[in-house]
Amino acid sequence: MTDLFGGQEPRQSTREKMAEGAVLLRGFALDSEADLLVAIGAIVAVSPFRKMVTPGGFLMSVAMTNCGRAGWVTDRTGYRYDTTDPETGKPWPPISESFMALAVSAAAEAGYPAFYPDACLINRYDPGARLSLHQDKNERDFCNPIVSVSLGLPATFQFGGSQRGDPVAKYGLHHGDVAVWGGPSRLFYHGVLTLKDGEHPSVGRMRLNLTFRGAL
Ligand code: MD6
Ligand code: FE
Repeated sequence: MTDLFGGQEPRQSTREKMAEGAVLLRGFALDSEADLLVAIGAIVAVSPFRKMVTPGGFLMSVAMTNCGRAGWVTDRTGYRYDTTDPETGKPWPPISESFMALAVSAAAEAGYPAFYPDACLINRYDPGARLSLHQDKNERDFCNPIVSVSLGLPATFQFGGSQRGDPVAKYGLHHGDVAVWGGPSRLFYHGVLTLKDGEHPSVGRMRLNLTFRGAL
């Protein structure tokens, strides 16, 4: 066989439809894993993970940071995107090339060929952390999809509908899986169940999630 890929075939990625406009690309990020983990380390050295407070006064169990022109933040005054990191008083670190390449190619693969994110929220789930059912609606333009990359320990993702009370489907998200969200399901409710304890060979005792957004 001819050596199209320098001796290495790209890994197989399979697709699972979650709803109209929402697709799960299994294993899509596996080839980028090493680059992604290095890039996350560089971001966290500038803007560390922190647990933020919700407008209602609750400390979130998920630790967060951001990269990009804008970052998602919450405090007693509300949820918003901010161009500066409130912890450092400085801009968030930029979206690295490896991040951008993955986000753009996953979006295109899912049917969103012109997605150029300006924000990437990075979530760290330690065992016991969870994210209750919510909509992502702080972005200015809902024409852009959201690209969500899972690394590390597996988690159960809940995916509902446009109303909080709609029935919820569950998906196991594993290391390297990428979920892309947009169009008719852009504002669907979703959440992550309590993370079970475990040890991932390359990420350790945590789950990391990157969500790329067009925020500004
Ligand atoms: C997570 N993800 O998977 C949290 N939002 O850790 C999200 O909240 C999310 O995965 C919008 C679209 C895809 C997501
Ligand atoms: Fe979300």
